Amino acid sequence: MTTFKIDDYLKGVQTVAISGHIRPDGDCIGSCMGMYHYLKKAYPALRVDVFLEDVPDCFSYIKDIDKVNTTYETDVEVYDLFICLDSVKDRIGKAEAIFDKARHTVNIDHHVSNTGTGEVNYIVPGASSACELVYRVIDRALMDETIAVPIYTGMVTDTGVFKYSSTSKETMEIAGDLMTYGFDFPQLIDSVFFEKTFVQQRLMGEALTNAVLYFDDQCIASFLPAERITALHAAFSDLEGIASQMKLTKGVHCSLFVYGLPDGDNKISLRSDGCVDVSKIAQTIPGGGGHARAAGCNIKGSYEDVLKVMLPLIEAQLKK
Ligand SMILES: [Mn+2]
Repeated sequence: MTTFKIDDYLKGVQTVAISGHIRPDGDCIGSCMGMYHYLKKAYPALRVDVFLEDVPDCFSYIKDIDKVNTTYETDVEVYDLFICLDSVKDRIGKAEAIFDKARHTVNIDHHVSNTGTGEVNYIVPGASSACELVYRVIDRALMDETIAVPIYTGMVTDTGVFKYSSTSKETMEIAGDLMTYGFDFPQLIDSVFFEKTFVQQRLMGEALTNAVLYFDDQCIASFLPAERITALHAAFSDLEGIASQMKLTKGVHCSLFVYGLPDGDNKISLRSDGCVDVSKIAQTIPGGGGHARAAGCNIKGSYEDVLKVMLPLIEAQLKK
């Protein structure tokens, strides 16, 4: 357990700015709001401002989420303390100018690549989430539902609902403690992780309907043309999660989901259960890359052209 406590850095402090990375996700938003509510409760006279690029609608259940400053305009010239969460200070967008001016800075993060960009740093690479770290550094005696909800949110989203390998015994113990504060956790998990819009469900359905199995049913591939995506008034972000869902087909080791872009290019998403290193496949295409179990690249031409390039590369690894 850590001896790092955020209270050690609040003596004489009157103004605090909190921020996280651009395009904030559940962990970024949850850690910022969890810290915000803790500080507001522990130090009622403290001025605390949260700066984030935007907040997706699905997080509207978090108390005071409408108070998040998305314009980065503030009447505070220089903040006494800046708390940078779930990010290096170089990835917080317009908040970096506020960070640079602040009297003191604290950086709390769980990303391996973060070597510490604050005056004081609490970086724990193995931790499930920045939210788990916020839980560890605050005074637990003040924990309540308002603080617990955002912290639980980030733990859910960054662990894929307590599934990814970063989920530890301590993660579950913290989640278990948070659950005792009485919020509707099944609804919370659906809202931030499982719920899809009707359009997203339609796209998923069409992708699965179009899917074909290859190589003794060990590989699954599917395609959605750009015209279909346009006809459903979908955004390309609505296609997230399709390749992962395809990979969950029983017996399948590797999935290949392709969708057309308006300019004739194709976006390719590859997912694997670990039997195939899809980053090696994506890297053979200029600009492609990713991780062993999740990677992507772009290829011009028809879907048949994409299959001609991709399928032999997948087959070669499946034969090993
Ligand atoms: Mn995170």
